[in-house]
Order: sequence, then structure tokens, then C-alpha cells
Amino acid sequence: MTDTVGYAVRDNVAVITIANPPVNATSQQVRTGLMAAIERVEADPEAGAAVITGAGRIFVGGADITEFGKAPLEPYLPDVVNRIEECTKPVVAAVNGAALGGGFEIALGAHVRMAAHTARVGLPEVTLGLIPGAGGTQRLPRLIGVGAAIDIITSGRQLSAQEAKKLGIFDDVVEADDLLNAATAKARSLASGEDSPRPCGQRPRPSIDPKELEAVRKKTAARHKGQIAQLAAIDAVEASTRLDLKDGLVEERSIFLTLMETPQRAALIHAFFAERRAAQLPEIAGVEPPPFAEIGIIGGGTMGAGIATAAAMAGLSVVLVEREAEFADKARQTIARNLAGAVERNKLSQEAHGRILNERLKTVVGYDALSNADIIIEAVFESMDVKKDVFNRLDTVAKAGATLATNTSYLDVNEIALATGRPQDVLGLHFFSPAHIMRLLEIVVADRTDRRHVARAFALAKRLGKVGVRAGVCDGFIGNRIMSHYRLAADYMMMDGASPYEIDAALTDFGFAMGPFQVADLAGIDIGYAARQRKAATRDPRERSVDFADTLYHKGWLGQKTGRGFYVYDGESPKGRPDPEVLDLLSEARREAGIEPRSFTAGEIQRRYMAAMINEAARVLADGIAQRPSDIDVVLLFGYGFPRWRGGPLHYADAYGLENVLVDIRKFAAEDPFYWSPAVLLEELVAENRSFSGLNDDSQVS
Ligand code: T1G
Repeated sequence: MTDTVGYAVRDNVAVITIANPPVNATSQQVRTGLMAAIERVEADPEAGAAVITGAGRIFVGGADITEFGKAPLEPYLPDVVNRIEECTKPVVAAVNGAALGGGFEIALGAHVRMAAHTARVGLPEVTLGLIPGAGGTQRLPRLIGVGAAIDIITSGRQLSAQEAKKLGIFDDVVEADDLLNAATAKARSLASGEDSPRPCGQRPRPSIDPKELEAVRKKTAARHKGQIAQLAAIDAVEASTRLDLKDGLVEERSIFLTLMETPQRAALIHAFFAERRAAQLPEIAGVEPPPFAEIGIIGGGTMGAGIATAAAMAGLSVVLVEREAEFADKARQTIARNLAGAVERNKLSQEAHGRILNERLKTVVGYDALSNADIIIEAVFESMDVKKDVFNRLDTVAKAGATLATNTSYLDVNEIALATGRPQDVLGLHFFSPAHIMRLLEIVVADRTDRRHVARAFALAKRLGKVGVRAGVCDGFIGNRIMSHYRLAADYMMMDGASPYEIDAALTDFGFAMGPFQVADLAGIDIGYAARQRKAATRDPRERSVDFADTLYHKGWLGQKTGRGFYVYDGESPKGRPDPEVLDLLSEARREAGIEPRSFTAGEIQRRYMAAMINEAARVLADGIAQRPSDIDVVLLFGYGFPRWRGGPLHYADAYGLENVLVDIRKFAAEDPFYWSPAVLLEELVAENRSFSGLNDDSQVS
């Protein structure tokens, strides 16, 4: 065997163990080893049957994604799975942990599937722009039916062992410790001929009513607008209703290889690795993060309560401090509501919910309660004076070595740090609301922040299930700084003739979860108003300012929270409908500004919006606020609704062509040379015929 596939015979059963850390991905070595192991079982007189299992906590995490985009190497995974299914002796899959993608397909090739109660299965290929390419689209429908198979394959979701058993995927689910014994006992009974299981591939072709299939196709297209893999997966599953296994596998392979060449596959794989690369920083390489068990939070508003919820759900003990008992109680009620929502969404067990409220969460008055906290996060009012006062008081209360974090979304973390006698312990932890749901966490490293606190912050992000991204100190850090720039491009287009509704429609067609004016209504027109007031003091006089939204603010039209903003929200259209009065006000504002409105195509709206985003992202990168282009992609993907299947703004820029971005910017610069001045880094990359992806090597931080 290879050292990634072990083979050991025990009581007439060959146990084949896949050991390819960290996730037992089916690398070429694993595929070769599996092929050899099956051949060995057939020839081995000591083995009447075989069990396939994974070493460690994962069964098989899937095909080896690092091989994608390169020339495929034999043996191909579908051939390995076919070989398992054709084995002349019984093969039992002992699914000891996550069996994802190709891992699940290996289990489907086995004749019987048994799982540990902690195991999970899934076919996440569509999240990578692909479809299952090793028989999953042919075997799963034969096992559980077309409808259930399409749901699992097009959602890419993971199923618990219990749900999988209910669907008929697992023949048995046992305690994790008993799995190997149970599986070898099963294999032994199969070897003795007591039972002759029917391999998936030998089951009859499944069927589905054509009308039902059409309805599923329509629903899938609506749910995954703009994406291709989900619909291609339905085509592959549909083939299983028409073709025998062999021909169905040929059809699946053809669809799979076509998708392998698509820009969406490249973008989604980029996103997969970008998310994991963000935590790889030379400045914390080899730095052991100080342990943490207790999190202190100051401020029990939406953000503070959300952070407390996330920390408590991650098993940490939480002390939330408010100024008065009434506010402390209110915070507790907010947290309880958040937890109840998590239970409804199956993100938290009822038992854990109770344990948190009874044992793990304290909501009190008085900073003294923070004296044992390892990490203290303030989420108080966004005012420098208020924050300085908080940190000044923390200095006297927090224990030595505690990490002192501000949740500010734009204030100068260096200035806040100097409000304490321990600036080396201070950094920013910029959570995104709702903090117990949004996965992005900007970790803002100030000039004096000690690396151990940076390492601890990344360890906290991982513990909370968040994606930590390192940011330098500037107004808005990475995400908000870029957003405030491209948001202006939308405002300019609105004043120059495009309606807010055309702009939102063009950008949701591009793939954004919401357009900028829908976002403004969601966040609150008053929030935008406050930001404009704050920036007015320091705005460069050359910058064109647009204050149309202030008109709505002064009318009390603050967005969703008042039932009216750019859109009208009422019983008739809870999601909001265009407001003719807004258009009249806009025409009036254009007249007063002496603007002759012109029309914008959806394409031009998209090009302007993206050019602005890319231009400011290039500046953020050049200023060292972000460590690498893919970190900026991660921020926009996880915090601002950028479509994942486009990979993020800088991956998109490379795909669109940096020279094309620069041509757009230079064209727009004719009307506004200040706002559209090209980023120097962008001009350099174009001049040197380089791409942003070439800068995604290890972070520049020494
Ligand atoms: N291939 C290569 N490397 C992988 C990998 C994979 N499939 N999955 C994870 N890694 C790396 C990851 O980059 C990280 O590297 C390390 O392993 C730990 O990952 C033919 C075509 C399995 C649930 O989409 O969902 O099968 O940062 O931090 O939190 O039909 O990894 O340490 O250098 O995520 O414990 C389908 C992807 C592939 C599953 C474990 N499979 N992986 O989570 O660890 S396509 C997937 C995951 C396919 C077939 C098709 C998770 C995990 P580094 P991690 P984790």
C-alpha cells in the first residue's frame, strides 16, 4: 500500500485506512493506494471482505482541490469508486467523520455504509462550481430517489449521520467508538453469505415526474441566480433516470470536465483558499496564542449582545457589562432571543441553550466583573471620547495580559490604545452585524499591538467560526473604506440620471445580495446621514458630494425601520417597492443641481460600481491596510454580499482584465478626475502586465 492507504487483515476482514492529513483528501497517492488495496483484497485468501475507513476525525474531505486546474492524474476517482463497487468481495464503508464530495462518493461505491453518530455527509461540489464527479449524481438518486438527491447535490449542504440514515444513505449508525468493530462484524457476516447487499450502481434507474423535475429546475435557478453548477447537477441527475450506470457516468464526467474549465469554478476555488489563507500571517507564524476562556463585553446593544451570543455559542464564558441593571437585563433578553433563533436554525441544541443562560452568561453592572476576562471587547457608542473613557477604566480593572479590543468600525485604534498604559494589549475586533451570524471579523492591528494578541485574535475568530482578516488602521479599515468609495459611485449615477431602483437591479443582476440603496434602507438612512456629517468635516473640497439621502432623512424616511426610505415597505410589499415620490424628489434635486439627467445601461452601472471598488481596493492594498489581494476578496465576500461565484473584487478584476478596468477608470475620469484618479498600484500592475493574484503570496508583514 502507499503510506496514505493502510491495509491490515483482522479476523478475515481487510481494514483499509485512508490516512492523508489534514482531511484525507483523495490525492493521486490515495487513489492509487485504494485501487491497489481493492485488488489486494480480492487476491488475499486471509480476507473474505473489506472495510474502508478514515484515520483521525475525518473519513475523506473530498477530492484534492489542490490538483484542480492541473492536468488530471490517473487513477481518476470515478474509476476508483467503480473498482470498489465491482470488488468481488463485500466492501463496507465505516464512515468515521466527514465524508464530503469524493469522500461521500467512495462510501456510495461501497456495498454497505455504516457511520459513527458524529459523522456527516455532503456533496459540496456546487460550492466549488462543480458537480459530484465520481458517480454521486448517478448512485445517490438510485439510493434515495431523484428529489432527495437533487436537494443534497444542489444545496451542497451537510447532513448529520441520523438524517442520512433516515434517507437510506447509511445502513446503520453506531457510537463512534464502536464503529470499526461493528463494521468488521458486518463485513464478516457478508463474507459468510448471510446477507447480500445491493450496490447502489446495481439498483434500478430512478424516475421523476417531468413536471416535478421542471419545477425543481425553476426553483433551483431562482435560488442560485447566475450560477451554473446547480443546474448542471440537475442535468446529471436527470441522466440517471435515462441511462444505465455506465452511460450515466460518462454523461456526469462530461459535465464535470466542462465545469472544471469555467470562470465560476476558478472563482469559487479561489474563494475557498482565500478564506483559509487569511489566517496565514508571517507576523504570527510560530506565535502561540495565549489561551482564553472568559470573554468580557462592554455594552449590551445589538452589537455587544451579538458578540456575547457568538462567544457563548462557541462554549466560552461571557461577562457582559452595562451601565445600569435595566440595560443589563435588556441585553440578556436580546441574547436569549438570539440563542432561541439559533436553536430554530438548528445551530444550537436546546440543551446548550439552557446551559448558556444558566451557567455561561453573566450580564451585570460594574467593570469589576471584567477582572478575570482574558479578552475584553467594547461595543459602546461610536464616539472617541466615550471609547477613550472605557479604555482608561479598563486599564485599572483588566488583568495583566488581557487583550483589550475595540469594536469600532472606523475610529483610530492607535488613538484609543494610547488611552491606556498598555497599548501593546490593544487591537480592534470589528464584528459585522448581526455578530452571531455574520462570519467576517476584521482584526485591526495598531502600531503598538503585540503579536501575541494578534495570534489570540485569530484563534478567537476560529473558535467563533468566523473568518478573521488582518486590517491596518485607517478610516473604515478594509471593508467600510472600500464601500464608502464605491457607494459614492452609486450616488453619482443616481444624481446623473439612473434611478436607485435601476442601480439596485443592475447590481443584484451582477450577483450582489442587495443593491446599495436596499442596503441603505436596511442599515438605516440615519446611519448614512451620521457618516456623511462626520466626513463632511474632513472631506477633500475636490470630492463631489451627494446629499440626496439627507432629504429622506429630514422627512423621517429612515428605511426599513420606519417603513419608508428609498423604498416603501408595507403589507403589500414587505420587501419594499419603488417610491414614485422619491423619484420626484430626485428630479427636483437634479434640477436644483443643474443636472440634465441621462440614462445608464445595467452594464455601465456594473462597470462603474466595480471600477470604483477595484480602484479603492488597490489603494487599500498599496497602503498596507490589507495584507494581500485575496484578503480584500474575503472581506467583500463575507461582509458585503459580493457574489462568491465571482471570487471577490480583485479576483474579478483579474478575470475582467486589469487593463480593461484602467480603460474604464480613465474614461470616467474625464467627467470627474478627482474621484476617478487611477490607483497607482493598478497602473503599475497594468504597465508590468501583472495581476492581483500574483500578489497573493505570503503576507508582507515582517
Ligand atoms: N483538498 C485539499 N485541501 C483541502 C481540502 C480538499 N478537499 N479540504 C480542506 N483542505 C485543506 C484546507 O485548505 C486547509 O489547508 C486544511 O485542509 C484544513 O482545512 C470528485 C470533485 C473537510 C470540513 O469541498 O469543507 O470531492 O489552510 O481548515 O475546518 O466529486 O476542510 O491548513 O493549509 O477547512 O477541519 C469536495 C472542503 C471537493 C470539502 C474540514 N470537498 N473542505 O474542515 O479544516 S471536490 C469539499 C472542507 C470533490 C468529487 C469532487 C473542510 C473540512 P491549510 P479546514 P476543517
